[in-house]
Amino acid sequence: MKPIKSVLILLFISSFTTLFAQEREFSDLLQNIDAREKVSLNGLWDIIIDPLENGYYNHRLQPMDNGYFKNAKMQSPSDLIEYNFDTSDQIMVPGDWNTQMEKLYYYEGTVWYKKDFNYTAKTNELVYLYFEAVNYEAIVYLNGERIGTHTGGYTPFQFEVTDKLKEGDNFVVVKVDNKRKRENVPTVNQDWWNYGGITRSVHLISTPKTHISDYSIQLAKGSTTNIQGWVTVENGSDGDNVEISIPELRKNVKSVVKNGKASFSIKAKPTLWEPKNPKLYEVTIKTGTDEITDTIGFRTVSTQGSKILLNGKEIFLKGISIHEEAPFKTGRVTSKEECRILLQWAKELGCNYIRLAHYPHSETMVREAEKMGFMIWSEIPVYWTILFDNKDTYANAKNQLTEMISRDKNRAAILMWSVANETPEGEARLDFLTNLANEARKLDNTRLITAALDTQSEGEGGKMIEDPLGKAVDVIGINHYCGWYVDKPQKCSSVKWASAYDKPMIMSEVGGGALYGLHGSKNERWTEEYQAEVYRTNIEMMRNIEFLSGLSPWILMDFRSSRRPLKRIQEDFNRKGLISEQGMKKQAFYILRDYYLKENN
Ligand code: GCB
Repeated sequence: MKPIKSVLILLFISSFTTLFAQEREFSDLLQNIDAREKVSLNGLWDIIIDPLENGYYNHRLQPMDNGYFKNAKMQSPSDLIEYNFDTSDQIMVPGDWNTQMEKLYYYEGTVWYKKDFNYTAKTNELVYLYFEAVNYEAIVYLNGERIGTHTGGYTPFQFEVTDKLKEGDNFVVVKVDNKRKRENVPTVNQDWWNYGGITRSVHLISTPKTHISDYSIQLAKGSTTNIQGWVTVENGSDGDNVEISIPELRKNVKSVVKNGKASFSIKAKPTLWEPKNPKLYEVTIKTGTDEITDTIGFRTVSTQGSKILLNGKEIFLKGISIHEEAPFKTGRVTSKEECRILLQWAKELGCNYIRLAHYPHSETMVREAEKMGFMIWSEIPVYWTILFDNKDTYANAKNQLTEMISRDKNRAAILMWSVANETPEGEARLDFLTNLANEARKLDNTRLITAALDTQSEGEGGKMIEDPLGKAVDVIGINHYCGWYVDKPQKCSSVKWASAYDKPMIMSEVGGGALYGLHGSKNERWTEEYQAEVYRTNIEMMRNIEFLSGLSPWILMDFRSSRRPLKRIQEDFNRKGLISEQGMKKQAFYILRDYYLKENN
């Protein structure tokens, strides 16, 4: 059983030979799972740690048909079965394994997860097994039978399992492998913790047999009065009726499925979503057999020369970068409350924008941020030097991009899709990223495309932005660590920037590290004073960049990274947070806050 819609598969058959062999316009993900009837499979799962993949391969390294996924039990005292989920360790889902068990702190490899659950069939329903995210490769088995695989650690996937479920007791087994590989996205080299496991929630979702599977409902590009969209109906037929209503706007339109999709457009004058008034409307979609309600905001985003326009008006993006790392407990964020703590800190800082780095964050994070009025930069982990000339790597990146846009295309808060972070110039990279940018536009022509670059050269007028990738994006992100990786902080105020492009630029990263509570002179690294000086002088630098339309310094909170071993200072944490992982604000927090509260309002 594959998580793909058969009609669309036929449209795109690529030459790629991997898991992404069959391509489609959008992934088939169910839209808006929060509004669906579902049973949670969260909680304790039994696990078996399997560094040699003993539960998958035999001693000839051939995949076995009686691996751990069979969940076998001894039938008689003489049986030889060298594993037993029932007596194994347990860990929580959602959650990374690294912070739940000491022996898994640095672990990269396979862990088998198993969960028992009960199911009672209802007539005329379909059931999906839906994973919000598993890092990195998942092979999923239901009642001992393989139902599918997924690659990529930060996007959701699903399998329709109606016919595989049994009345009463069932079990699901997932082989999770977070081994880093050179050809993966991200590749072997990354500055954040490679948290393994079923890191986000798992659900059994029920829908009517013929049901609304996906929809797109947003203002048409450039219009504030034309709400446009489409609805797809699984197991539906051409000619099926679809009704879309927005009661608060007194709108109700009818459409009919044609070639698998019901398209519509609604003339309306919605109050536009913006950070100061993040207005969301209830939108209901109805078919003969199904009904679903979402909360959706309407806004436009565009550029004009070096300006970003929200609803036609220039807006300056006062932001901060955020990793999906949990405050206080560290490890992966696993609850709405943790999302809200991070977002509340960004609010206190005076932000109207957040960069969700370096991969798609959970749907919960995006929806909470939208309610709180943050504009969002969302990105895929095309990070540093991935294999730009490898077709499978491209297919993987494109799949993650498609899944990110599929899931979040109705979120007004998202202004920008970012296709890459700090990639090295070169022909293969330019082709790769230009293709990805075009792909993103094909899937969603209403948002801006960006990428974070660190490739500027030294020109006469100072730093010069002329990376050819600038052509492919709408907004240029620049990561630059003046006062930390280059030059001393005092030098930064006078650094000048020029650009070959008449496009908006966002300083997508600036910053420096400090250990909370470490004090000294502003020339002493790792002190709060040093970090504050980095912020002070970088803000002065940014005041002089005419084409700057926003910034998202690095980073809201200290986060774990295995590239950061320095004893007594880093201890496996990247210390560039404005707040420590225990929630303590450093001096630089207040420097940036002052800037945000006093300027560019
Ligand atoms: C960067 C990367 C980010 C790192 C950061 C750092 O340029 O984009 O992922 O964590 O620098 O701290 O070096």
